[in-house]
Amino acid sequence: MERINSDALRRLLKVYFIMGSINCRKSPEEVLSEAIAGGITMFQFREKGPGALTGNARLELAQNLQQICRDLGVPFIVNDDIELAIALDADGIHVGQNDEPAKAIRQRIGIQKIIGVSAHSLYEARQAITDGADYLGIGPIYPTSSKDDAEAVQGTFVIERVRNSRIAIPLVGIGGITVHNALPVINAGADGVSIISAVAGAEDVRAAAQSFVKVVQG
Ligand code: 3NM
Repeated sequence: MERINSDALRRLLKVYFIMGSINCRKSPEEVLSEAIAGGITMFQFREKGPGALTGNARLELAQNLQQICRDLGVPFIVNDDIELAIALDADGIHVGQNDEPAKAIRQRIGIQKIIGVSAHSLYEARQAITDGADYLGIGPIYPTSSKDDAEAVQGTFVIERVRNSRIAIPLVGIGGITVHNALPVINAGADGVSIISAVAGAEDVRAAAQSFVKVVQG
């Protein structure tokens, strides 16, 4: 097995759905199945924040969601928890700036797994690339209420800045992205959008996912 090809990863990042149980209005299993039916291209399990599941309940939910992803052919990425990613043989892991560097993670999970890193500046983007990240999550683009410790809002300018620095790594924008403000993120140079609440909290999850697919595909 080899490291994931950048073009394949760009396609997977187009509509990158992230959630945990606290982001959902109905069962996370239902939400994920509907989101996949609507066309999301990759999923990240992020069981975090006040009221999040822990222990066995968290593990069970992760297993259920991974199974849905496997059955429906969507890659399953784990947020932050490298032990969980290894235990589940997940398709990849997404880490923040305060987690283990991508270099150390790569040694533990192997070449074929996807490693995503959150970056909030050009400096952090360059460091993550040096460390061997496969893609970068850049944000928060817009104000978000899904992350308590989010950094200052950056706007789409940060994506343009990274792209104008001849950084070719696959990039996804994150933070406050809705169907109404997703297009400027793509136009600034992102390969896709990462979304929690505009999909997980939607009345009609499938329709919400479909709308993002339409916007991103142009
Ligand atoms: N990371 P929503 S913003 C998980 O800036 C996450 O790195 C961010 O949720 C970052 O789509 C964010 O509901 C929350 O705004 C995204």
